[in-house]
Amino acid sequence: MAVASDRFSSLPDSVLLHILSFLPFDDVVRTSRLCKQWRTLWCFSSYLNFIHRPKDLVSLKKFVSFVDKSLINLHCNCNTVSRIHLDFPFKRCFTSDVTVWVLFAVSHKVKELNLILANDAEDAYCLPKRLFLNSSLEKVNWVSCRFEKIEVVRWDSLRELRIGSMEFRDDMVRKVVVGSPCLEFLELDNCWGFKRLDLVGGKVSKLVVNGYREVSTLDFEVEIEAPCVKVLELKGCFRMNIQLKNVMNCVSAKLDYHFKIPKEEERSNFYEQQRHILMAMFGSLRHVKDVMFGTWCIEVMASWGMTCIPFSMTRCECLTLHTPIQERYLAGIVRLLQSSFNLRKLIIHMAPPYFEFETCFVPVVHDVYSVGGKFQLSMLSKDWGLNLKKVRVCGFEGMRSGLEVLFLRDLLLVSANLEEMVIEWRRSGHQNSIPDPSDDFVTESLLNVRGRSKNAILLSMSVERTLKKLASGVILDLDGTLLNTDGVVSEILKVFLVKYGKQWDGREAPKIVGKTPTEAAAAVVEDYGLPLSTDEFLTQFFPMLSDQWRNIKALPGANRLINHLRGHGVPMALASNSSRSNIEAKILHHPGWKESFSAIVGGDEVKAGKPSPEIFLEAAKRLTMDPSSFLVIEDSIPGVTAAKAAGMAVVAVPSLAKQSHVYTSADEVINSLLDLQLEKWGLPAFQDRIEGTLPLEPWCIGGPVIKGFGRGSKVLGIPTANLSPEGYSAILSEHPAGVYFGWAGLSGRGVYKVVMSIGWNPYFNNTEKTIEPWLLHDFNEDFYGEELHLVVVGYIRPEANFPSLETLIGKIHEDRKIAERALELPQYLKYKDDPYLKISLHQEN
Ligand code: ADP
Ligand code: RBF
Ligand code: MG
Repeated sequence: MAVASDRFSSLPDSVLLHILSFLPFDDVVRTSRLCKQWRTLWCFSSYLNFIHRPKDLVSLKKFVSFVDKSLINLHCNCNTVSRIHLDFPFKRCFTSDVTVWVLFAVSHKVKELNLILANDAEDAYCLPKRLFLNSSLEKVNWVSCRFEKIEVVRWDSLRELRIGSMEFRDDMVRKVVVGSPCLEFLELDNCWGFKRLDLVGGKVSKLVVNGYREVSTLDFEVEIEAPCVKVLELKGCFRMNIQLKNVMNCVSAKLDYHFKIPKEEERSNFYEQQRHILMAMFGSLRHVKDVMFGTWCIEVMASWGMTCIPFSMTRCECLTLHTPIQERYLAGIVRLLQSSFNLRKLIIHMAPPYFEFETCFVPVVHDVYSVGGKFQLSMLSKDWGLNLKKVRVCGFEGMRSGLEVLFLRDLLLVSANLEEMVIEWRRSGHQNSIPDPSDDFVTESLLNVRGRSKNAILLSMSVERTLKKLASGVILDLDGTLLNTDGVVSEILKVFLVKYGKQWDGREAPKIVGKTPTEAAAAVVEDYGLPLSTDEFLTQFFPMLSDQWRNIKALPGANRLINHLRGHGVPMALASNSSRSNIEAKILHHPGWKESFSAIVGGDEVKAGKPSPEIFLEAAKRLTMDPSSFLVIEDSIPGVTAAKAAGMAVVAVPSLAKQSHVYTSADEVINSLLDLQLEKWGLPAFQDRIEGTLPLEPWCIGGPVIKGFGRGSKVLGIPTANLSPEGYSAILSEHPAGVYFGWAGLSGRGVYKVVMSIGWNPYFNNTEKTIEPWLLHDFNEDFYGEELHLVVVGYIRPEANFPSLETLIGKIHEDRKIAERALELPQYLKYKDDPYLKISLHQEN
């Protein structure tokens, strides 16, 4: 290929050399063809980067001979090399080659020598003695090499030393410190062998210890004595006790380490030991001005219990906390704030911790945020934070635990002299965040409560807003997305199990939903101890199931969605793992469905079903549209995986409760089809909502009023009359969690407007799905035991979490107003006369 014009050559040599310094050397050689100037310059490049990744011997040999040749070539050219960077998978057979290169570096007086020699442990390259008497090296980074029998170290110019994955014994530490009068920076990454990191007499001002390899007990102790160190960082994973013996000149400390969780039998006093370690560190770092704590330390802090704080950081002016705002960490966060009351700047990095997370032994204290009726931050003394001027929040992605906004609000309330709070808000539309009832909820809540910090400027910066792709077609999954197949499965199981003398208790549902028939069958056979093989079970069960296909109900919102899309001419396909004939048999009973789909693809029409993308790609092909122009709606994880792999946008509608957090690859997770917002995907919006409500095909539920959670009137000031779960859980399972409204008939009393929530009340995180009807009428008494009948006529919103009780209550009152007004509309008012509501005292008995 002819190069039109050699623009590179017109660049100044210094610029070209700078570019060369970043390139691996083989690229430098290769690209020299592109540019005339390059050709003469490359051998003057003073930075040599030799990087090679493949591990096979053939390619390694080629690489080694390339380095050999390059160095000979450069040697002849007698140029000045200042950095050599070698990074390749070392093998013992290359020892003499590497030694030649190292000696080349020594004789050419390079200033920087990096040897990143990954290897299998026994192959570690032994650093040659010559290297330890050197006055030109200023910076080195050695990984996976070996020190051996070094008597003296003399590094007259060395300023930075990084060693990784190497044994570094105490005597070697001393030799290095004594022999390197200019050494300022020392970093040890996952090294081992040292017990005393004694830097006395040296000039090291920054020390980083990143993990410690190969020690597994807390009895082992490492002492750090580093009187000159100004910046200290402890990070990575430790398994032993660390003592900071003398760090009196430290001004900035980062405690971002975590511990390897010990084996079960060693756990009993693990946190106590952790507290001791941390407390000792506090003692040594009391004077430090700038302190950063990682999530681990905060968790240890939180485990302290509600007693007094045995430490303080009186000099700390800038505190950085790397922690999500969750119940689990709150006590720790509060305690750290308490102990540093001369703060000028607070930085909170809300990202999740790096360390493994599944084991948590701090008991989750419910309602930790308000202890004795006080919100946590009000536990800080009145004169706390008088100097606090700036708060910076990074990694904020909207509400996750629901406590974030509450926490920030309280921070505004307690800090009297705050000048600015900057929130770097990453709004990725991420599915894990709890849906906000309103878009500007967070900013609004914060703007409304400036509290004592009247002059604080609140800056909320959107750091990242991912644009959603626009769709022009829709592909739908069938079972669990459009059809309530699981409901019918449960019904048949009930009958089936009776034959074997067992009783279906409904609690098994989660084990069946979303599974393949074989997996589900195996679970049932095992759980109920049936005298059948999985295959036998299926042979008996399947005919019963297919008999019932006509009884599979459409899920709420399915008909609405299909009719709407068809009405607007949006191309639609159906893609299901079940066989084509089963699909046809199932949708036969739903008028208008079959004609709405321009393509139907069954699991038996492709080589591999979901999670393979094939089924979706096939659907796109049949519609002769580009895969990327589709929105897929799916309820199962394999389905979401398949659709993403097909390059499509996916909205997940999980059919199992409280599972939305596992659908991490979906573009959005919604609670039910009722909450689908097509306009977000560039598709025509639904237009059937009236005055904030969505009309539903009315449905009924009723029974005697029983005692509920005992918090409706007490905690919220909103009484909700609970129904007995017996008998109604089946009806409830058909209806998605959310806020609904309608009419309530109370035996012998009358008919009233009612607004209700159905679900698990995320704010209280109930374990059972309940219905909580609030009758919009003032009763002067309780009516436990009386018969209550409800006709549900419309839907308002999905259930949500809230940062505080006040915001939850506020929202429920908004719902009340919406319901009260809507129920006056003729289309809802007419159901007031429904005979189901007119129950007399006699009927009840
Ligand atoms: P529970 O723990 O039983 O849910 P609540 O504090 O929620 O207690 O109060 C609900 C009870 O309050 C109902 O069972 C009913 O007897 C009574 N009650 C009084 N007024 C109302 C109302 N307007 N709506 C619902 N329940 C009410
Ligand atoms: N609880 C929640 O956790 N999230 C909600 O979005 C929610 N919405 C509600 C809406 C209405 C109209 C009512 C009456 C209650 C709602 N609740 C919600 C439930 C409330 O927390 C519940 O009534 C109390 O837990 C009493 O048991
Ligand atoms: Mg109640």
